[in-house]
Amino acid sequence: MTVETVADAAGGAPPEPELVQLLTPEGQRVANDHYDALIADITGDDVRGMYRDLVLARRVDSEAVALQRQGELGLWASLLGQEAAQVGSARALRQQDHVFPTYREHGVALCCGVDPLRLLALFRGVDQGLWDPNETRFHLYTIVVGAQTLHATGYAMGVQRDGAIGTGDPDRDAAVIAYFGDGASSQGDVNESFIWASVTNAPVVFFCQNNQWAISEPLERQTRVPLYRRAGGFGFPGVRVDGNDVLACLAVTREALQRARDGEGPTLVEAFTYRMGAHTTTDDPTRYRLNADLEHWKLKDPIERVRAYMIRGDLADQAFLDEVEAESEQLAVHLRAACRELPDPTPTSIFDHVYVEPTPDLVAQRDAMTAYLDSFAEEVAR
Ligand SMILES: Cc1ncc(C[n+]2csc(CCOP(=O)(O)OP(=O)(O)O)c2C)c(N)n1
Ligand SMILES: [Mg+2]
Repeated sequence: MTVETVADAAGGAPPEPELVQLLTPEGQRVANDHYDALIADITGDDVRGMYRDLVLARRVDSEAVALQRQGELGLWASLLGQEAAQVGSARALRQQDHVFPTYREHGVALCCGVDPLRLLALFRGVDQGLWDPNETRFHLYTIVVGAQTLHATGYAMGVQRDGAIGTGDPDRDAAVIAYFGDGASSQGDVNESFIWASVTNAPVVFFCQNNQWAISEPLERQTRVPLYRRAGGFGFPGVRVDGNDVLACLAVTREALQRARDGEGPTLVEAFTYRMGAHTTTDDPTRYRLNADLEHWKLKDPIERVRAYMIRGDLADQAFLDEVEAESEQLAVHLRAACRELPDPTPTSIFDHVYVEPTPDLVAQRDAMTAYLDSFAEEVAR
């Protein structure tokens, strides 16, 4: 993959951007010499494992939406439709790679071993994210749109300075991946991170889930060119992949991460997908988009195509599908109960995690808050 052949196709611009696809929506395997070689080691077990991840990710998501509707969560950002982009790219990660997510990467979190209950706790507002980024390699969610691309680039520059790229040791060479959306691609932070990553040749993959919407703003309000081609202007390769195709997302991300680990610098991956749900539970997409679009994308469902592929190729039988269904049901039952039992934080715990060492100002504010809260207890006693 070179800047000329993939990112900067403007010379002989194709009418439609190239889209890497290895599985059609009907579950047929598309041959592609280059990308097939990148997933030649994938076994039937691996495909079944990916299917399981896709189903569990969707189930965590639908339970979270239901819990929010029942008043148990303050908010939820659904990943519906984006499962393959997330599971495929996450499955390309190695133990030493680091992930900088937005607020919608629940499928990536799951693949990195983050307990989904921790995600629910964050959206319930009872903690600020209690998973350990060192242990899981999955950093905290970022609500400030695009900011995590700078964090990722800075982290990647650190990896580079630690000499953890280009050694040829598969257990040492590391890469960083930053997730962001089509809307975020318009942010200054994202463009600045592209420049930093490019000129320092940082080992970072920019993984853009182009779900076609930034809340109610459609893609055409963000760009006049396909997003993946923007990379050419910054001097690194870009590639557009079918974001609803888990195998293609795996292959493309593997290649991009390996370029990074080999010291060849950043890559922009545009996963072309569709946000099938609302932006968040506070949004009503029927006010700004056509139902026909949603119906069109339902036919490209990322889970259905893997199921069809497995059945066609005798990779799975009904017993396996039932087993995954039962496991997802069990997870849902557990999450419903465990979410309700999450302990509420004390009102003053907000002061505990501002700085490593509390400042005198902060201590004074905490004391004032404590005195204020105690005054209610005195009131009751009187
Ligand atoms: C800097 C900043 N500006 C605005 C917002 C409000 N906001 C939250 S999500 C969002 C849209 C992001 O769209 P996109 O990058 O496409 O990601 P998606 O939500 O579609 O996954 C906006 C404008 C914000 N959180 N941060
Ligand atoms: Mg978007």
